[in-house]
Amino acid sequence: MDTQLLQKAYTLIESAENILIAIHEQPDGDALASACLMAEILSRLNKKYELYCSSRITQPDSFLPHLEEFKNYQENFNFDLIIILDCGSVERTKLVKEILNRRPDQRVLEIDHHPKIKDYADLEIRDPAAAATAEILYYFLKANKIKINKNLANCVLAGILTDTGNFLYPSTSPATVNIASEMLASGAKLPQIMENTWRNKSIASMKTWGKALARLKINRQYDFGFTVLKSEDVPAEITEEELEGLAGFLSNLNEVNGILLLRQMPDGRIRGSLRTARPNIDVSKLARSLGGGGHTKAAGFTVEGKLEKTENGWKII
Ligand SMILES: [Mn+2]
Repeated sequence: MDTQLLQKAYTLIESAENILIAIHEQPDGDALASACLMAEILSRLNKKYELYCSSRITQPDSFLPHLEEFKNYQENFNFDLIIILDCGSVERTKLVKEILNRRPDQRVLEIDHHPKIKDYADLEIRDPAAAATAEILYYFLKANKIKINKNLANCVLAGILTDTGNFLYPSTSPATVNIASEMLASGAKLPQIMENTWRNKSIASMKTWGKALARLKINRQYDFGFTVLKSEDVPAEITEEELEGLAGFLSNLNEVNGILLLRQMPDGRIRGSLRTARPNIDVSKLARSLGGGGHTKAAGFTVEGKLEKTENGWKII
């Protein structure tokens, strides 16, 4: 990581007074942990800040420090610095108009590990090789000599564990594991993180996973695992986080190039999740061609349509 760039980011933060921290809709553990880490830094600097996510946060407040401060609405966009974390594109913040039409005195700092799509920030820190945005933020803490307290350690570890599927995904590097170890030594609570990220499945969500598993098929033409969830398979009380690990779990299927999970959403759209463990396959290309995005090994897209059963599988109509 470029230490100078990380220090420049800190200078930008220090010189701002009224700051917005924004993450992507349907936030995952890394997005939330990264935002909470930034909130912890800003509160230590006595800065005025707001945490924003367009989706409602459903995790218990005890998961991460500052989680209860999140708002899913924006009243007046009067910030002098907007910090955007873990968003592959500006669209994912759901603040496109506000950000792209900002005043010249409103600066944007972007910290992310998705592949670059478009420039829009005043200062961009991007490392697609990093396992998590929280991993980049670890280097940010180090570069700026910020003491890693229990809260910060919890955020870094939570982001790393959720974005690597508990060290299962190929993005896990020796540095990733070393950082996790250092966070444990700094007081991060591994059991508490696991309770909130992995051991948080209700019986209803387990049964939904079961439906997806029961329908799993292999398309031999592409050697791709494939399954669907219809909207009636997913009871309303099941949260996005409970379904979050399903695609990752399906990617444990052996002898395939990857997996595709298609889910009929209540709004009439279809969400697709792609995973691969093959070093030479980049599923983000396929996701991007369908208007989505993501990482080389884990990506997703949303399309308009309806799932229909055919003789030997499913199609989108
Ligand atoms: Mn991430």
